[in-house]
Formats: sequence, C-alpha cells, structure tokens
Amino acid sequence: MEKTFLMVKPDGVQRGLIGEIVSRFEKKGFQLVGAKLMTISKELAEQHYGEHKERPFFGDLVEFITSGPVFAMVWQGENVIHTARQMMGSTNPKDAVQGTIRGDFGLTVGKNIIHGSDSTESAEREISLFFKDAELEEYSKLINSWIY
Ligand code: DAT
Ligand code: MG
Repeated sequence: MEKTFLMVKPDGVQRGLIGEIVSRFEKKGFQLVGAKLMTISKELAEQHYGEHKERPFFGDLVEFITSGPVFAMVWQGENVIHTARQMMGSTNPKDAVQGTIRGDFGLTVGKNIIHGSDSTESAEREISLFFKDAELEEYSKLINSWIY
C-alpha cells in the first residue's frame, strides 16, 4: 500500500492544529502507520529541504522548520501521496482553495502549516529520513473493508 510523509510544521503545532489535521486524514480513510512529535535539527532540515538549497528563502525555511516541534507522520492508503497534496492545498495559502488545510488555516507561504511528499521518490526519501523501519506499524483495520 502506498505511503507518504506528512508533517504538521511548527506553526501548525503552536496553533493547536495537530488534532484537526490528523482527523481530516483519518476521516478520508487513510491509515496512520507512524507518528512522533520532534524538533528537527539543522542538519535534518537541510537534508529534507535539499532541493531548495539554492533558493533565496532557504535560510528562512530551515530556521522556521527548526524553530519548534513538528508532528511527523507516515500515512498509507490508495493514492495517498497525490490525495494528501490535494487535501493540503497550494503551497501559498493565498492561492489554496477553501476546504484545503492551507486554504482554511493559512495566510502566508512562510507559515503554511503542513508538509507533504510530492512524489513516490520524495515519499520514500522523506519517510526514511524521519523514521526507522521499526517505528512504522503494520496493522489491518476492519473498517478498511468499508473503504476499499
Ligand atoms: P510544498 O511545501 O507545497 O511542497 P515547496 O516544496 O515548493 O512547496 O516549498 C517548500 C516550502 O518552502 C514551502 O512549503 C514553503 C517554502 N516556500 C516555498 N516557496 C517559497 C517562497 N517563494 N517564499 C518563501 N517560502 C517559500
Ligand atoms: Mg515540496
């Protein structure tokens, strides 16, 4: 089953949005297979956002993502990578459709509440950056027979 890496950023944690965000993915039918509250080191932040290292906002991005605890998660389900990105909304909350997480809760691109992997490759890379295999649970839920 497909897996993705999702993370409530420091602004989302401070604003008390962990429960709301987890709830949206649970209600959609996705299954949580790993989660932890953690503070990201500068090294991990630079690896995680490595694709943006030449961008002018890179320094601010690393500073922001390491500024307080994040809630890191692995979710699984059919098409979870693509669907989670849709549920998050556009990178800049000003362009994000109402009903999406960024559309409902964010105002600025620098504080856009949630991260989600954007491809199969980045999902695999990000999951292994943040989680050991032993931190991920494999379990079945009876309700899955009412979702699939
Ligand atoms: P996403 O988080 O939607 O995958 P991204 O990978 O392009 O977006 O960028 C990573 C993060 O960097 C994004 O969530 C917020 C920040 N960011 C992106 N573009 C920015 C910009 N023009 N100014 C400031 N921060 C930006
Ligand atoms: Mg991205």
